[in-house]
Amino acid sequence: MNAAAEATGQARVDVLAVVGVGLIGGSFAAALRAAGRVGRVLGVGRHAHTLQQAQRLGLIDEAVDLRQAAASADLIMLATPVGAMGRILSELKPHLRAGTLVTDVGSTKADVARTARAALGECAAQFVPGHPIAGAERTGPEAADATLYRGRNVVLTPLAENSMDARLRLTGLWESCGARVLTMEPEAHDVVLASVSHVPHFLASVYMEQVAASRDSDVRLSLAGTGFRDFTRIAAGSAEMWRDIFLANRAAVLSELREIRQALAQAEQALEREDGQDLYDWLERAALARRLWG
Ligand code: TYR
Repeated sequence: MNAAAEATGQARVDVLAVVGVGLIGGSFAAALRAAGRVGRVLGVGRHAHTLQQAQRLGLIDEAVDLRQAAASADLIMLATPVGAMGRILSELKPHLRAGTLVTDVGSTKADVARTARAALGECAAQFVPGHPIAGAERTGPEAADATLYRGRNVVLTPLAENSMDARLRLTGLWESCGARVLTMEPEAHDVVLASVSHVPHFLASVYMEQVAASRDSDVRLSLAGTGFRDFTRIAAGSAEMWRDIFLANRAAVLSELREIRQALAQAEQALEREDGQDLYDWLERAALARRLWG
């Protein structure tokens, strides 16, 4: 085995601290535990009852504060809304030990890299940003699932100052959760995710709210079927998390929305013209693309 394969294949954590023990943070802890890659799991959070629940569910061994987490963890995972990360990293920094690796699971990466550099200064090399493309509209520790990351992509957007050892350790840990790890530039990540995750969420939420706020929403919702359910499922997600994502990736989301508006206008015009051929053509292209994607 070469050195890289050895580093990723044997990665384990003695003490993991998860900041934000919800669906994503809790699932990471559960997956590492199931793979036998973690010793002790510490949980940090805003609400005592959530941490108690996480402990009852066996996701964490103990609830601690940020200072205790920084003092004893060898890996700290931030699984909070991206808007909270600056404050958390600033609080962690004075207590951070030299060997501790810090990572996150935020849905935006350029903003997180900037925030981490500003908050951590010379300790930024210890922070390796990441984003598992996995999740659900459910939230909280009871939604955590040790199998959530199986077969899923995890994008790492390493900082130039990250050591190869830090990258390989994190890669190995995600792989032990069943994930496939790839590396991207943060800006490229944010443009792609705006298109396939952030804008779909934006549209589903606007649409859901529009229907729910209509005068006859009771009738509409009682007659809505599985298509409506599929289309709006993601709108049930956390408002706090998604607000932070939209603000952090504002430019890419706005640019993608402008393109969608143009495409929508073209489709609308085809309908206004009663242009059946044009309608058929783009519906067929969309259907083929969707079937091909699986
Ligand atoms: N939107 C996805 C779903 O509910 C989950 C998800 C959310 C994945 C945010 C990634 C992410 O950054 O299916």
